[in-house]
Amino acid sequence: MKLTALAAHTPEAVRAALAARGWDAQPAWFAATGVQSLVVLLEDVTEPEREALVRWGAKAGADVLTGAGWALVSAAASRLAPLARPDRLPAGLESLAPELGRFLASYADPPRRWEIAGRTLALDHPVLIGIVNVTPDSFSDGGRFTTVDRAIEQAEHLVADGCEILDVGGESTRPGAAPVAPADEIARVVPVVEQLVQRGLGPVSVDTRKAAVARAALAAGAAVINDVSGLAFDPDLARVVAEGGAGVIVMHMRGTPDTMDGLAVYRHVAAEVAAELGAAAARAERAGVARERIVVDPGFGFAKGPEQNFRLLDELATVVGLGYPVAVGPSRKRFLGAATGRPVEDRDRATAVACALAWERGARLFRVHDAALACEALRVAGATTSPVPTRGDRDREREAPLGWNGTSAP
Ligand code: PMM
Repeated sequence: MKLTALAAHTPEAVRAALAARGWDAQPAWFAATGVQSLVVLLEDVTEPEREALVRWGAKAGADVLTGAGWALVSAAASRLAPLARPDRLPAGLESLAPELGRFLASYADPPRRWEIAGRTLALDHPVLIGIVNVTPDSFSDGGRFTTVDRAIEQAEHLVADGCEILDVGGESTRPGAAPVAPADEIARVVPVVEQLVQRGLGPVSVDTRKAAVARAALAAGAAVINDVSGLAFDPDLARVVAEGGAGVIVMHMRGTPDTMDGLAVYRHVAAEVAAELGAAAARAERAGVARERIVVDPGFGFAKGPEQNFRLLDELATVVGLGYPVAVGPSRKRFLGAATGRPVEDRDRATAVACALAWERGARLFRVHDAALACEALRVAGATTSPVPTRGDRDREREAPLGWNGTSAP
């Protein structure tokens, strides 16, 4: 007998092994995703639920590690799938089905598009968001682009280097930065948005925490609102996004830029950031923002120390597991300086590497100051990722030998 260890971090190796042995593409893909091992952490578990899970695990051949109120379940996706189906669910585990069903559905069929105002962006490749700061005190480009003309010049450069979205920001989020009144922020941002839209540069995103700024930006033609406060700063912002039919980036932060460093206390940073981001995205949905318009961002550097940022980058799949497209903004941040010893003006190579690692873990949008290096890194990273079959492919799943996600007969 001959043994070959297959790569297990994605379904690709199993798919390729089956395809090489004559399986058709779709059955091979679905079998490969079905045998993929998944680990889920369940919390707020009652004692009877815990007992039911342990009994199920013993029968199904799944590993179940538990303590008071929690359980960690590790099994192939095809073994977990019955727990998401009301008709096949073991008694006592009813409260698990909806959440697990949502997770398995987005695992099998991850979001491929982002609906923003006026158009749809495909997420089957890395999407670069170029930063156009129009703040006089932005920490990383030192406020070199404060006038409209210079902002436009920067935007043209970013688009030439591969950016598909331009993110215009008129308020620094650096700790200690002076607060900007909404009228001043509007005066900085709106002329730039208008010019970008007029010149067909964009779609344009506006980095703001304020409903008044978002309203003015959307009226000027912006298609996305990027809120670093995760819709926590201004209670009206989500409604403005919903009414404007805009896309939104909901970023994770705790507190405000002035208080966030003292709030960087986590027992398990990725799990806590994902839970808090999930709650913020749910807030957006309750305010009327359609799910297809929401992107989440773990907020590197916001209420996280260097080590926490690296844990979060490594465990990004936990944020991806929320089922929304994921954006990341590691560009030139302090944690990259902590690893490389490089000053802020020399962190674009480190940024490009961080973007590639984030892509590999499931991020699809990348907010960067320098697009050229990130674009190259992401082209290489993107070329290693095989496309996930489309919805049409999934409809042919009944041909698959394993209907593991519960939509076809096993
Ligand atoms: N970082 C900054 C500002 N806005 N928005 C998103 N979505 N993600 C980020 O990581 C993020 C952001 C701070 O960096 P900058 O001042 O260099 O733009």
